[in-house]
Amino acid sequence: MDSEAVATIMQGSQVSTELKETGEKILSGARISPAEGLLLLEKAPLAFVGMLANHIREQRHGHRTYFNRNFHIEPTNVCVFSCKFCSYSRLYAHKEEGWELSIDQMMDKVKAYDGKPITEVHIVGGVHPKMDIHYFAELLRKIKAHRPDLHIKGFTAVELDYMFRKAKMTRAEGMAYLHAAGLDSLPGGGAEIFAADIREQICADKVDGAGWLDIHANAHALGMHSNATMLFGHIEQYHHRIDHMEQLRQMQDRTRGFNTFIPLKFRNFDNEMSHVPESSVIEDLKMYAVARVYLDNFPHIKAYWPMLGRQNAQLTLSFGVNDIDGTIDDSTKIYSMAGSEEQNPAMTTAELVALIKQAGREPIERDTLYNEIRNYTDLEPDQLKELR
Ligand code: V47
Ligand code: SF4
Repeated sequence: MDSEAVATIMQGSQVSTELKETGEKILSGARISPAEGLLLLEKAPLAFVGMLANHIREQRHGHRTYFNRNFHIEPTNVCVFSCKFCSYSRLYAHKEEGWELSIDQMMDKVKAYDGKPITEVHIVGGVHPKMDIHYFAELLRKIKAHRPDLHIKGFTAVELDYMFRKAKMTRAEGMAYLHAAGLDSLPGGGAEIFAADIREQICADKVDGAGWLDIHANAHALGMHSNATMLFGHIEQYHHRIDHMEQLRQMQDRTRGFNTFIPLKFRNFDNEMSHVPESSVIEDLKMYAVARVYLDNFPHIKAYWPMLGRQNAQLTLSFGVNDIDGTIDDSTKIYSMAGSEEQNPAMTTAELVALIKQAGREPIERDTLYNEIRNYTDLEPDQLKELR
């Protein structure tokens, strides 16, 4: 749909003049203010903000919808922190209930993909006091020695902050050390909600919002890219979500290092926040749509399907999302343990491609930095079956 058609539909919507004015601003390409972002979250019907988000998405990416072929390594679920929403970690005091992988065990996981056309390994886990920066640098070097072309996206800012402090390195020194050992980019985890009053209640003891941002700024200064997440739908209020996105938008203006924003829906199974109800699918879709229009300097918005479930992830493709993460053909435990529909989060390339095509979009396999590897749009169903 072109801008004029969207503007006409918008004018005919049964919404306030204020909302229509915000919509016009978005259509004109202007940046909306925090107050206007808040207005969208509080007052906009899903169809209204969804149409705007879809318009922006199609202006930027057309129907192109990205995924990549990756696998995850979770070195440990032992963690010195005790985030209340986390169903995954085991406190260090109970470390016998958790797992700790040796470098050799992690290398066996890497070697299991020898000859397979994957492009990325995503390394993320708990914060284990004995797995220090030198341990992980050795892992990075060994992965690169074994498979130099494999992109290593690793360690949340929470893990990095702990590693750097323990090694008595500044953030700049620590990042440069890991980058030299083979770390290519950072995943977006650990951001949760930046606002101190919410952080205090859900993850009081780990790096604060300013620290999270500073660690990513240090990566960007070295030319590394990173992602950003936001954990939403728990005890935070709409203004906390806008504040979070505003801090990201301001930093992105300065560094241009973020690739992708990933809103993460809070799941309430088997954690200390199980009494907090989960958000509705309407609320989730609205969050994706507002993220797309608010973060005008973020190239990509990703729906992480193991968290949302395949069907809801498919729906987000009409609400601003242009990336659906990867095939993740490994046992990713962080979400299955938090109650996601995906108890075994593995999806073959054929399944991912079919899911994207059913939504009327074009499936594009990408590398971590969004270079196109293959366009699957014109593949016939019997060719799809043969995909590895
Ligand atoms: O920071 C933990 C979240 C994150 C729960 O960058 C929960 O490409 C919901 O950030 N309900 C880690 N979420 C995972 C992450 C990620 C995942 C996929 C891709 C990328 C990327 C990054 O998982 C944590 C936290 O926000 N999380 N527990 C829960 N109960
Ligand atoms: Fe540890 Fe991460 Fe779980 Fe927090 S979310 S307890 S830092 S594993």
